[in-house]
Amino acid sequence: NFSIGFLLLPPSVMVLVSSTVLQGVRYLVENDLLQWRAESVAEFLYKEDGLNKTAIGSFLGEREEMHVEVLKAFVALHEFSDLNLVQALRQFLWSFRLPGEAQKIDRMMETFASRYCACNPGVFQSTDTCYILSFSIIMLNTSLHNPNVKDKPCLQQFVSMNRGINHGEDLPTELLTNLYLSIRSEPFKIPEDDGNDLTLTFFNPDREGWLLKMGGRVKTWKRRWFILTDSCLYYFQYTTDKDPIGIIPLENLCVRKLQNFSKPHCLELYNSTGFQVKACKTQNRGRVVQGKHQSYKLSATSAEERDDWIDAISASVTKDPFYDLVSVRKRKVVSGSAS
Ligand code: 4IP
Repeated sequence: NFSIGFLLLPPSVMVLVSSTVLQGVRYLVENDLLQWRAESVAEFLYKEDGLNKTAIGSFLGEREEMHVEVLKAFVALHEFSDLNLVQALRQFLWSFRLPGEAQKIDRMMETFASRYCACNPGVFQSTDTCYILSFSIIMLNTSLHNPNVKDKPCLQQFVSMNRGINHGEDLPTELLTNLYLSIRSEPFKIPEDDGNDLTLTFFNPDREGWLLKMGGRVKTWKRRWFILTDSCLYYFQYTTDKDPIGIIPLENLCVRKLQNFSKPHCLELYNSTGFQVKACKTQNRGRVVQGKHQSYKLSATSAEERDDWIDAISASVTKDPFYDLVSVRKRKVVSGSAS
């Protein structure tokens, strides 16, 4: 089926994938194979076998009105009645893959929480409570099952983390215990249709693309492929290289626009203390040495790209990119001021 082929593209072209899915859907619509109605598109994405789940996630996360409507209709196709929150999340998170951007995740989790509460009235005092607890469960999943996390939270920690989130009141300990034990005994199954082992990393906040980078001591510009992941910026000579030329840990770094520099659309990574930026790089013969940059100066191909890099890097520098998302609601419900 040619039309569906649009949706089966490999994730290496994920940058374009959301619009590609849109093209695929459009093709079906133009050929009277699908109606351009939120419910029809949602049903297609939900029921059609073999679609790329990363692409579905990307499509559902877009903020245009039609996408938001499709997202609502897509979530409405899930039946969560009489499921506990972990069971519902298992079902939901298997139906597509969550995209990386915080705003998209926010919209999706908000829609999920509303649907869960509609299917299970009386379990939570508000959708905010359901939203916060969902994030708490997702983070618990990562902490318990990611081997890089050394301190595994115990039940007691999980319970106290969620104190007061039911509009100032505590959720029943029995409920939290069941959720904790369920996650501990079985991690979430996450669609991993791009071949990467992402079962344990849950969120995938990476950004990647070409940037020009200025040398440290010798100020020449080099075109490098940059990948942002796990609060580090890696740069490579080619997109297919396995080993990076350099690694810049983003901890405690700042990022800003650089106006009127020798190249257009520049950004700068710097240390607010005025020290050199700590980084490492591989020299010709494979020897790993320290970077020699007072600050990293990078140039993007457009102002928009530069701003997207600045946003993505800033989000990675903050330890937990979802912290702000959840903490605003938490303040609201813990103080009991929300309706
Ligand atoms: C090099 O210039 C490259 O720009 C290097 O970039 C850069 O290393 C060097 O910085 C700079 O001298 P030439 O190739 O013209 O000699 P890359 O490693 O991406 O090839 P960085 O640290 O930016 O990787 P210094 O600080 O080693 O001089």
